[in-house]
Amino acid sequence: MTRSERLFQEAQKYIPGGVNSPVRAFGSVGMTPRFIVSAKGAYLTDADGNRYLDYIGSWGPMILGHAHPMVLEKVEEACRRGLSFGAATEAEVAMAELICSMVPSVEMVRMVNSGTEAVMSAVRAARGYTGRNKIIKFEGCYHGHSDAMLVRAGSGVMTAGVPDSSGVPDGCTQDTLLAVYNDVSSVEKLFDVWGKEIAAVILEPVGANMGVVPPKEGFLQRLRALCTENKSVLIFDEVITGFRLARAGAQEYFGIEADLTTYGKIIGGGMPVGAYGGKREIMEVIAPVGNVYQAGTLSGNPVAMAAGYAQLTYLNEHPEVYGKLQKLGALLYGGMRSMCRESGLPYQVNDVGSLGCMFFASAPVTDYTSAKSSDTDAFGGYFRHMLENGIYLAPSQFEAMFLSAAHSEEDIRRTLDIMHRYFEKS
Ligand code: KE4
Repeated sequence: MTRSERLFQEAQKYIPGGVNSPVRAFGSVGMTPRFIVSAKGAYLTDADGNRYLDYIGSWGPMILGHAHPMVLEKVEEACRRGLSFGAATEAEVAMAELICSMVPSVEMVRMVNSGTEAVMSAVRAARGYTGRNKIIKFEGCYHGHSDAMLVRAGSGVMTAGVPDSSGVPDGCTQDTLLAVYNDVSSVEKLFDVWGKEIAAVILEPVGANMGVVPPKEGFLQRLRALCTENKSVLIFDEVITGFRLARAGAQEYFGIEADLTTYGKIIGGGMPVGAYGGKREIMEVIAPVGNVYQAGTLSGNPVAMAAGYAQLTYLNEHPEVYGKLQKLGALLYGGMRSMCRESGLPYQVNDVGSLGCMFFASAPVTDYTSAKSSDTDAFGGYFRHMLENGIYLAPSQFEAMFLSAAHSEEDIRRTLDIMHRYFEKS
């Protein structure tokens, strides 16, 4: 029995599914999760001493690679000053100022402790600001596990969303309306029916939780126009794309400004941090200025701020990182696409910058329905081969690959070679 197997057995006695987040259980690929003991740069080491090239990067935060010396140094310094004060600190001011300086549409920002909390709070702010209740989200977009976001389509445009999880009362999702990603008409129909009741439209500007699904040409622009016309708040959930696709995230990459933006992952540098921010007139509805309540014991925690500020400062001062990520992405995903073409594989490779994935689907993947047509068993075989050859991918067809500045072109070439060997023999 490997140490990971033994640890997994032990973990399942005390933690639901043996994990603190479901996707980590490797359930959809039918393998024992690897228990990781350390990480450096683009590499992980598991409890049995196996080393892996990491394409998850903690699901996005580790854009500079693991254990970056500059980030560690700032965290260690912060630790020695005390771990948490529950009081205002200079570190929070510096962090807020930096985020506002990097993202033109963000005039004010509030720190929280996760992406879920950021989305929950941004939705409440949009509702408080507009005095409206309805929220439009898109099938296949994931915005964390707050009740109103755990919803699947009701029977039609007229019907509210129904809970997609046990434990969520219908009342929590009755104001959540579902649209189809990349299908502008599905949004226009909802505005035709619910128009002035719609507080906000929320989406991932690049779908990355149904696998990677880029926005079609004009999709984001049309949503911007619909929200402006109807005085609804456009919320970009940039928990994944924020500070990844560009310094100012997807808004810079696609040239669109959101009214509110949610963040997580990269802004914590590996520590638990989320944030939401945007137009001053919206953010000033938040207590203690306005009467939309939101709070948090560890919000703006000084150690977490040290990690996030160090990572964001590095990205802000080294824009060449984005050029490197773009180049590595083109090499990896372009290589995967060529492999499919030259090997006659009917698979689809979607990518935006350093994000990408291979869908085991025979038709283009542009939304949740086409993503769900993927052969998840075929994905499982690919995943197992890659893991057994030291390449650590997300253990689900419906996740993304994340590149970091620590990945090398040699890493990419080796990955493509291992991938090619799999498809040759399968
Ligand atoms: P957290 O609460 O997990 O920090 O963030 C929720 C969230 C919000 N918005 C987007 C676009 C997200 O991708 C996420 C979380 N992403 C998943 C990865 N698909 C986190 C991994 C996990 O759940 O363990």
